[in-house]
Amino acid sequence: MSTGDRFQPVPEDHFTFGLWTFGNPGRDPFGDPVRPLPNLESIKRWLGILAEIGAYGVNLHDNDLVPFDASAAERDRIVAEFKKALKDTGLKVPMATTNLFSHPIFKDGAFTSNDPKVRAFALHKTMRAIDLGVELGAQVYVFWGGREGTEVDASKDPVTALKRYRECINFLCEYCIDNGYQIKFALEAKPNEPRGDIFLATTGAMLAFIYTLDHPDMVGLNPEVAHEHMAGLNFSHAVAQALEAGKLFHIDLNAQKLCRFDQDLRFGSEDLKGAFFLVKLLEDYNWPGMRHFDAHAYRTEDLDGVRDFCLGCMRTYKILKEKVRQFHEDEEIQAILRELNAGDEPLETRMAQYSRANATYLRDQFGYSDVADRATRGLGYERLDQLVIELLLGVRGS
Ligand code: GLT
Ligand code: MN
Ligand code: MN
Repeated sequence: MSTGDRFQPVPEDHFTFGLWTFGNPGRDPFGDPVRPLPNLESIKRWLGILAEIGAYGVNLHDNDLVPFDASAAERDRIVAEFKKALKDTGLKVPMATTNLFSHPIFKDGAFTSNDPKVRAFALHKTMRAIDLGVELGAQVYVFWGGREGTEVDASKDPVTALKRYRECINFLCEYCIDNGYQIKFALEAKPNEPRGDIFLATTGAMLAFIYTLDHPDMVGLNPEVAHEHMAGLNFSHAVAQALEAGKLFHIDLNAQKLCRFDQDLRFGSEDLKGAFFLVKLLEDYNWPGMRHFDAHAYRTEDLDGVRDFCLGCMRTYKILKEKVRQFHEDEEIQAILRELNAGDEPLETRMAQYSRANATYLRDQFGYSDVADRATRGLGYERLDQLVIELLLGVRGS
């Protein structure tokens, strides 16, 4: 892959990767790791590689860095070494999270487990992980409840489960307030895998849940491309809803074929048009967050392939950003959009605000004869979409 051109990533692009992404050893339910398991030494090496290829930072679960059973002294030594490597490379840690899914203790959930001891342990572990995140400078704290669900619906009352989920998030908000932490929470939905069904399966469901919390202002969303695509949904629409609500606190960029298991593929490697409209949305609205990649290299790759994977995610984002610029400068596309978006000020003024007079006008004077031509008028979307396709295929624009 060529580097050093205008698509070469730079820290100002704010690209980030989870330690679990470049560290992914390629294990799957049917096969053993194909790459070495990560450790502190390999993490430090990767920080160097990521800095060299232009990333801004890394994100982590507590146990990506500190083993589950580490002593306090061991934890402090590891964190100190990691911080030194961050300083040496200039990389930041904008986001942190808790692993509440790998250890067998969480086999039936963490915050939604029926067992109060397990829920208490999940709070214990998360408070410590938040402390770690704050110590590393993270501003966003992600909650992905991978085990919060069921296979056996007889085992859990789903209403009680949601109350328990809420209680834990409320508790942790208070913990941050009490300690003066500025960190914000970002909830990540996923429909299934590893559980048969995961509670709050989509970004929209998560958004509704946020408004039932004690501190909804502290809590937003971390939508993931793959998770929405697993459910066959339009990712940009989910992100737009989060953005419009002021709740897009973080994002997990990757790629995925619709309705499959969580593939977590290189950004843009599937559904290129969907990826383009996602980048367009984030860039058009100047979304200020990190462009975080939650993906991993194919199982066929060695460590050079992982580097290619990281570079590929970032380059594709930048190339699509360039395509967004071309889209806005394409006269033919813009002329169609101007026509499609031609307003009707008097009519829109009447609709914008209810009044008895406006209602009377719309009910009694305005009617089908005013819109009949709309029923048969072609909208030209075939031409518009083909222009976008040709732009993406590189035969339009410069
Ligand atoms: C895990 C999961 C991701 C989450 C990460 C944060 S971990 O890899 O598949 O979607 O974002 O917990
Ligand atoms: Mn994710
Ligand atoms: Mn995923």
